[in-house]
Amino acid sequence: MRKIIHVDMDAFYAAIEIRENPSLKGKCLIVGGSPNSRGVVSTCSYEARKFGVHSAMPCSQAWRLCPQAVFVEPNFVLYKEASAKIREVFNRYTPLVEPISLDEAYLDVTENLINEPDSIVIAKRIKQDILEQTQLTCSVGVSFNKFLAKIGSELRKPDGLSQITPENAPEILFSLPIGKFHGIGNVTAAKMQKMGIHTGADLHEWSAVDLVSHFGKMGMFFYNVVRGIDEREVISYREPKSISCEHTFNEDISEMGELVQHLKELVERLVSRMNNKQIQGKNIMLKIKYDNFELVTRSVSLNQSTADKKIILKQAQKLLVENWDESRKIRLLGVGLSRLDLGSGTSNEQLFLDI
Ligand code: TTP
Ligand code: MG
Repeated sequence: MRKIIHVDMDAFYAAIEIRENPSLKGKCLIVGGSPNSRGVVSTCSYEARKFGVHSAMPCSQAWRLCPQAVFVEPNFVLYKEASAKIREVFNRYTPLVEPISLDEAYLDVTENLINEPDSIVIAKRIKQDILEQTQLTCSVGVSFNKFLAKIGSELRKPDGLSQITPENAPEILFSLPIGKFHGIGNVTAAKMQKMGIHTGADLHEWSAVDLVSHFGKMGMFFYNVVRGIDEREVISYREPKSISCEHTFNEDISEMGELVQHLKELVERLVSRMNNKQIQGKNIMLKIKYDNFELVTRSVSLNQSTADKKIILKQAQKLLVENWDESRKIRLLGVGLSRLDLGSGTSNEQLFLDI
């Protein structure tokens, strides 16, 4: 089962404006054109939302609903800067990051750079890192596919964290108003309402054939997602800079034979991940962490890219022999490749086109 995280910043533009000018905190804040302009609301603080103000509403209407609101013009330089910071945080945990907008991304953490099997732990760390880096809060959904992760991030906004598992998915999906289904826009929602489909439970009653006859290809998508099925991959458009596997031992190791055995296992894991992603690399890296947590990384460059188990193991073993201070115990061993090539025929671009 995959482990997918969806992150969505809370009242993104508005939260940044409040961070820059804390006197706006607690006020109805609207980011967009001025009240008498023909512009629309980009976003607003949660205080303003209580008055019915929302994104894409004409500013003049927002002003009528909430005359006490403070209006500020958007400052995209700041928003992009915050967006770059949150992406840096995501990249600490996985190379599989799919940004959807400045404030939103999917992450596949099934395998991750900190080797943490519990995706809730990763979600909490991401929230904490984002807060430290940007002083902003976000809401996070954790689940086994993209659709449910996205629903999860909306369940407890702001500053929320929700997990949707195969066990609680039916209950959440069935009670969800149809307009909250990602992919069902206003027009489709209105059409569904007319057909008597108001919630996920109503949608679940419909057969695949009937949904396809009413909604075309999307009908099949709706049929599947209400059953918790969504096979869409998280697609990162950025090439990963490196790929690696590491292992912290239960007990520190001081015996070469044992270390080599662990190295073999690490290389096996690494190569199988590389094969799945059709990645090759030129630079082989070894990471040694001693029992006092001192970290040593060493690397060697090859003439050409490889994903060959024997070559990688031979080079990693050589790096270990040359660089290990045998008087000291080792706590963690890691092996990886950088200067990566995406394998023949499977560039990210190609993947994107296939989708
Ligand atoms: P959203 O994530 O949709 O909204 P939000 O982050 O402001 O609030 P929430 O807590 O509900 O997630 O959009 C992110 C940013 O994108 C938002 O701050 C402003 C911008 N945006 C627009 O400019 N116009 C729009 O119509 C929408 C929906 C968003
Ligand atoms: Mg948001």
